[in-house]
Amino acid sequence: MNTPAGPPPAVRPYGDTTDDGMVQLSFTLPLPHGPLAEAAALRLARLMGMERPLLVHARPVGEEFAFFVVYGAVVHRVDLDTVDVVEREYPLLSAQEVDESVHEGLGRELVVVGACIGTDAHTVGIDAILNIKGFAGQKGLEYYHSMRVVNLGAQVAVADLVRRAVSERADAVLVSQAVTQRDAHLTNVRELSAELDAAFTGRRRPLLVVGGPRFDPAMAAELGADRVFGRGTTPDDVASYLAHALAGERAAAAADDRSAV
Ligand code: B12
Repeated sequence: MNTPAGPPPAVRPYGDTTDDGMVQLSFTLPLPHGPLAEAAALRLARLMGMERPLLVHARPVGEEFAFFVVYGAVVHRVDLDTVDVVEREYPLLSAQEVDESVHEGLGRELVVVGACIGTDAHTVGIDAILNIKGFAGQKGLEYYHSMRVVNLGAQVAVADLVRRAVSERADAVLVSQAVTQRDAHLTNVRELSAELDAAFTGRRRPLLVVGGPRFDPAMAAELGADRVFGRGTTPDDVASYLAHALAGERAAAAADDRSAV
């Protein structure tokens, strides 16, 4: 009988033949397109550890910039034992299972307050998670009977979001950040976390759930968030997390109280 082979202990990129190390890299240089810019692009690729780099695409971007795509081999190998992965620590539930879990655990609606904070106007991501029409074939959180969703939309100031989280008695605050220029997404989330801490001193702070295409899910602790979701997140993943984190936690606390009596 054939047993399936596990992942190899180390991997290299694959382009034309197995293990050849071929990668494709794109970038823009602040130089007008021409021989100097092309030579500089290839030099950069070599400095980055690419062997035999080929310029497969070069285009001017206006008069002062040039865009490049370079194809070449890297010598690096990734030892899979050294790679950290954030595994989903909860089961993926159906909408019905989420509703049952919230009903049993909380005994009331789970209140979600969502927004796109700072100057960020990219609402498509948060809407994909919250709006009933959802994303990738999954209905958004508004579809769940067990959830009450307050979607504040774009460019919401941190202070306004915190005030609303307090007045709505939010169980979870969901924020989206797409713009990452000057690390605005990180600064905004840290500020929100600190203001939530201050507003909820002495009582249970709502869960802070953060999402956007350029977040690393491993960053939750350093941002002061409870969970970070990256690109491609689907609403059922978020709903399952909320049910797990809130309803499960409350049910366990209630069971502890009963056993203490
Ligand atoms: C549509 C779009 C716009 C629209 C936004 C319309 C709207 N109502 O949202 C408009 C035209 C307004 C716009 C404006 C700008 N944009 Co724009 N935009 C885009 C674009 C093309 C698509 C973004 C999108 O909708 N993706 C689809 C959604 C579904 O994906 P997502 O956001 O990743 O969301 C998923 C996950 O990340 C996650 N998720 C996201 N949020 C959350 C939240 C929670 C709680 C959870 C759990 C999960 C989660 O779940 C979602 C579903 O899987 C991107 C480029 C691209 N192809 O991505 C640029 C892009 C985001 N924009 C960019 C820029 C620079 C701008 C402008 C500054 C341009 C300008 N000079 O004016 C302005 C900024 C305006 C502002 N004040 O924010 C840059 C951002 C660069 C950066 N990283 O800093 C990008 C990457 C384009 C680029 N390559 O330069 N933009």
